[in-house]
Amino acid sequence: MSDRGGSRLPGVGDEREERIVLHVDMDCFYAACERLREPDLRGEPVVVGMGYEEGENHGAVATASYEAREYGVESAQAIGSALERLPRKAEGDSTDSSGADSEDGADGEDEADVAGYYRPVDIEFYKSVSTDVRAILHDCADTVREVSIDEAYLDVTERTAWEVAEGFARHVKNRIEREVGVTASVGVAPNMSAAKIASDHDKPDGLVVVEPGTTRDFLAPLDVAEIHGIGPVTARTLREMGIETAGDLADADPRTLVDRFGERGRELYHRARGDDDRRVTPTGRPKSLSRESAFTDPTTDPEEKRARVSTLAAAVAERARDRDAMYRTIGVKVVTPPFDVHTREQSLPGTVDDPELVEEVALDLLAEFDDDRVRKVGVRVSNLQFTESDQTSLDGFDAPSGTGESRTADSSDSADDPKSSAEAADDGEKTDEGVHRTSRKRDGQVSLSDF
Ligand code: DCP
Ligand code: MG
Repeated sequence: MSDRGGSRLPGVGDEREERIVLHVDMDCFYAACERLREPDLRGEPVVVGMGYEEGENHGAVATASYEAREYGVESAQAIGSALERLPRKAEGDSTDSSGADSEDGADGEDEADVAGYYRPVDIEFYKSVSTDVRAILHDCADTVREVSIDEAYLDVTERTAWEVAEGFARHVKNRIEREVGVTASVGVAPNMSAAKIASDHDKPDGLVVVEPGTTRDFLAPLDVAEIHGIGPVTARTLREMGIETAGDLADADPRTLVDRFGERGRELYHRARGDDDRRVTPTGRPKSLSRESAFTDPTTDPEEKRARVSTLAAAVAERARDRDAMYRTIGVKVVTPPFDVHTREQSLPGTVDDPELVEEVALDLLAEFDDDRVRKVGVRVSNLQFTESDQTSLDGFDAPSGTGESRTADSSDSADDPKSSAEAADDGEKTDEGVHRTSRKRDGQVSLSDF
């Protein structure tokens, strides 16, 4: 699909140079990888679980194939909840799937109809697939910014022209599908944020082109939550202000937004208008990796806080491993209402790659806040050391300053990527003016940055 509409800006005049930016995001990536080595899974509901083991019901959904999503299975859900929506296929014993003794006593035929294939995360394999995709992306563009294992921005201004940009993007998509065997959705736009929204607009297997001069029209009907940097909490506040769509936000009085959200309000306003002058810059190395997640309603329940921190710790540790990063400092961030940010961290005697330790230290640091009402928690590893020299395969996405995109919560030029088991609940108030911070470091270690 292509959202065309406007014509290309004339070559004359003094318009700012229009970049041609592609955002490439693989469709249900982990599930697509599983299908590569198990072609029988094509067309079937597939659920890939982080912390999942065969036959067990612990862990969280990393991703679900689009077939599985039809049953309400989604990223970050507990595997137990996913199993309630989509029972597990009885495997390795094909005669059993409709057997009279099947679990829950459901009648065999119906159960077999809605059964899904559950697989544990195999990050090494997904990384190898990602490497193959990246090779194609680098072949197709001079500048590639890799955001995560399955997502990248390409600046192809020098490689193509707007008149043929759709064909160019199709060529990139086709190469990925033909040479690697997985499908990608691609967005083409004059800037990064519109390209990202475009790639998501017609998933899976999408191709959406937003031509110069049409960005604002393209964005206008979209829900505010689709604007990069707007999480559920901000979206709710905006709705309370009567701002439902990107168009409403673009038409809002920026002063009202600044009053409510600080300078970040102005950024969001510009985003909604399609203004984004960030250049696609090549991938660099992050200084830290973090994940954070907001509760729908602030909670005092220590178990709820601990469970969320455990999930985030696992996600951060996995991402560090994914990027071949070892860490020496482990920290938590706790946000108490209204927007008070507390960070605590602990440094270790040496660098480690140890997910259990990340969880243990994070929970330990969290204990101080057991009695507090908490609206958001985060986990971060820093003092990173990379075990591989392939710089281009590392790093993530730098949010433009002031957007408050908390999934990219590392400060200054550190970077992070927006994938997280708990990202659905993310919101970004970190750059709100008036944020109060308290910070304490253990073991006398100095750390470079806040979340
Ligand atoms: N991932 C994860 N936990 C999340 C979200 C994602 O572990 N909460 C992992 C699994 C995904 C991969 O990252 O396959 C890429 O994330 P995307 O958000 O791009 O999700 P998918 O590629 O799975 O699906 P989509 O087709 O929506 O892009
Ligand atoms: Mg994806």
